[in-house]
Amino acid sequence: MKKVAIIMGSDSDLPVVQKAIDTLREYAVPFEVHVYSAHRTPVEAKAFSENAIANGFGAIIAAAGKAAHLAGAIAANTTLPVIGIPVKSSTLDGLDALLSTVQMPAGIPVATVAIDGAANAALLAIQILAVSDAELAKKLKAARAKASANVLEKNAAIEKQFNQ
Ligand code: RP5
Repeated sequence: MKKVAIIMGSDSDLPVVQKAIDTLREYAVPFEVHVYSAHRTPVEAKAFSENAIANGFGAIIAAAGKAAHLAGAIAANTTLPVIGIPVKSSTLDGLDALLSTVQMPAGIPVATVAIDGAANAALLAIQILAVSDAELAKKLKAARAKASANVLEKNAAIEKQFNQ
């Protein structure tokens, strides 16, 4: 199976990124975690992206806050799908990171999740790998069925409490 790369702009992003790590572990998807910054270590961030396909990655998750150019800078140097997590690490509550990550020019897409949306970033990466991995697709389907059953169970309890 191909690996997922998680790149964060700073180790201060780890509390947010942890949910992506937990989700990838839950699905037994192999991954690597790195700290590279578009601004503080542009050379290393570029080298990682350029070599990512040859190094066995199938998708890259990039998490950054403030003027969050990391996901876009990574996407500029690889044709792998790049998923951006805007991190709420500033006085602007992550809106700065959201806009910096999502507003990519045509030709260099970044699939941007919600502010601090690390679990969905991991699920999106897993869905990308599942296109060519039937076992993984089966696990995703089972998890959705479980989530549906959970909501319906809660609905039954609420209906019993308030209706009739
Ligand atoms: C961004 O600036 C990082 O992704 C982080 O969210 C934010 C603050 O970084 P530190 O100053 O805590 O290293 O580049």
